[in-house]
Amino acid sequence: MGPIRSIGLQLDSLSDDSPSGDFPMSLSTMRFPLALPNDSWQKRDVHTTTLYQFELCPFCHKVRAALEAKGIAFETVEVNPMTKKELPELDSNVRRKVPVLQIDGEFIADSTEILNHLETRDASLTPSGDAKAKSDMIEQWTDDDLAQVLPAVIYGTWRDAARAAKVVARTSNFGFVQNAVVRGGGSLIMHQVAKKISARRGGGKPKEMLAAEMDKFEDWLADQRFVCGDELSVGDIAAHGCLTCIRDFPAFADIMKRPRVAAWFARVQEVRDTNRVAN
Ligand SMILES: N[C@@H](CCC(=O)N[C@@H](CS)C(=O)NCC(=O)O)C(=O)O
Repeated sequence: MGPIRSIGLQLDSLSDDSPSGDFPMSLSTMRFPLALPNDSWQKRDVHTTTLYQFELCPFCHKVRAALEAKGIAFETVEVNPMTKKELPELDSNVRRKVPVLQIDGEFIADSTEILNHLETRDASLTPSGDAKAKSDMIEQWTDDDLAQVLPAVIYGTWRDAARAAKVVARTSNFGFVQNAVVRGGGSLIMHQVAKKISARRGGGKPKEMLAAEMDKFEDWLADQRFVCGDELSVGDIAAHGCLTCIRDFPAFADIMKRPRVAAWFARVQEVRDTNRVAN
């Protein structure tokens, strides 16, 4: 299989000549049997579905939304973005990014790969007929556009970056010193990432970039219950999960001023809340 494009947010690659994070990775290298565990992994039960994540990663929220909607119990392990030492040992071809899901006896990297795997267990989020193409398109837009502008919203100004640090601190399982390093260092790096993203996408203001993306989404949604009509799909779950990532930020309140989007968000949330399985 030829190389595929890996869209994502790279913390340690801030040079202007690697704008979209392309690197060779075949689909088969994104999955690994449960072997060669590192120490932190070894202490974990292989039968537990475990999501290795960053609290403010839109791709991780996408996976959480899918697990909840499907009623799959899971644990989360917060990964230190500076060291990533909590991540299991991955194939050497695979960039060490989150999300990584431990499920069904293997590790799966990449949110889209993970959702594909979940759909092979039960195709509850794959709509029938032509609607599948629309669902896939919206998932792709979520990865390539929506998830890309969110760091600019979350870390664009120092005030936003400070708020992000607070969210990370509130949810992290790190000790006091490590937490301080992650809050300070992580925010600093992400502020740089956010500046690069804004520049790369034409230098617009983060709020305006997000509003432009939400205009597209609102057109696709129109007056339907879900993006593909009456059926909840991967497209809804991807966009909903991704937006959940900014729920503590003022930009989220702006999005909720769009009545159709707010009603859709509440509908998808209800499915997640109803189906969520406590661990
Ligand atoms: N295409 C990947 C993108 C994942 C991604 O970019 N993750 C970011 C966090 S939001 C990451 O782990 N960056 C760490 C790094 O590049 O070192 C997916 O859909 O899961």
